[in-house]
Amino acid sequence: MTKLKIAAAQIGGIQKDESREAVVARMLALMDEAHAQGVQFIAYPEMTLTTFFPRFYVEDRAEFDHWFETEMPNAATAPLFARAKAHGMGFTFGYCELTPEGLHYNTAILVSPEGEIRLTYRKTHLPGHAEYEPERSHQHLEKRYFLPGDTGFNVTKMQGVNMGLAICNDRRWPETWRVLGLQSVQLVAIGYNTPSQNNLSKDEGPARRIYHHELSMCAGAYQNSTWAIAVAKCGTEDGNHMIGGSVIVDPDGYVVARATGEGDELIVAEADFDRCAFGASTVFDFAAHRRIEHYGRITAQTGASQPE
Ligand code: CDV
Repeated sequence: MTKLKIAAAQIGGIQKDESREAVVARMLALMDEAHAQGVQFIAYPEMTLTTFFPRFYVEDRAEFDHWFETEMPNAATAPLFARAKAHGMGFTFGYCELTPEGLHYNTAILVSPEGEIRLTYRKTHLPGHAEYEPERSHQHLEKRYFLPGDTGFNVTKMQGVNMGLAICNDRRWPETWRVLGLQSVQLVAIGYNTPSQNNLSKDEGPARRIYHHELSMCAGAYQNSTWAIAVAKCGTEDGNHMIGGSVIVDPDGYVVARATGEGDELIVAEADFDRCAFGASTVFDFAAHRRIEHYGRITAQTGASQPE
C-alpha cells in the first residue's frame, strides 16, 4: 500500500526586481508549513524563481540571460535542497535553464528526499510567438526565449510512486498525458503561469481560463488513472494578472484540493496510489484496449489535414 501526503505550493506574483533569495525564502515558508502538516512531496510552479519574463520583448535575447540558472542547485536554491532533505520531503520546481552549451530551456526538476535530482524535464509545448506582435494585448514570447525541450516525457519511481513532470501548456495536450500514462505514471506534477486573458480574444478571460485548466487536468488524470498536481504562479506580476486555481486531482478525475486565493498558498491531499490500479486495469487497461494501428497520424503529422 503506497500513500503519500502531497502538496501544491502556489506562489503569488514575483516582481521583476525580486531576488532569487527572496523567492526561495517564500518557498521555504511553504515547505515548513507543509512539513508541519506531514507532507512528503511538494510541488512548486513553472519558472518559480523569477517573474514570467516572456511577457517582455528584448531585441537582443542575451539581455535576458540573467533570468536563467547555469547550475542547479546553486547558491540561491541550495537552502531549498537542504531544508527538503532535513524534512525528508521530495519536491519539484520549475526554472529557466541555460546549459553549458548555451541552450535555453523552460525546465522542471524532480528531487528526491535525499537531495538527488531524479528527473530533468524541459518543456515540450512552448506556447506563444517568437517576434513582437502588436495586435496582441500582451506578449507571450516563449518561442523567442526557449528551445522546445529535448527530454521528452519520462517517469521515475521515487518515494515508492511512479512520478512524471510536465510544464504549463503541456497540460492541455493529451499526448503529454498518454506518453506518461504509457509509463504507468501515478503522479504527474505540473507547474504553470497562465495569463488570465487570452492575448488574442477578449472573450477568453479568467473564468474560461480556469475552466480549461481544470478540464485539462481532470481529463488527463482520469484518462491515465493518475494523481495530478497543477500548481500556479499567479496574481499580479509586474502589472500583469495570472490565474490561480492550483488543484490536486485524483485518478477518477475529481479535484480533491483547490487553492482559493491568488497568493502564496499551500493545498494538501492524502494520495492513495493504489487507487491508480482500478482505472488502469479496467476502462483504461491500455494493453487490452488500445488500437495503435489507428493512431499513426498522431506522430506522422502536426497540423490538421482536410478531408479529400
Ligand atoms: N506558460 C504557459 O505555457 N502559458 C500558457 C498560456 C499562454 C495559454 C498556458 O497553457 O497556460
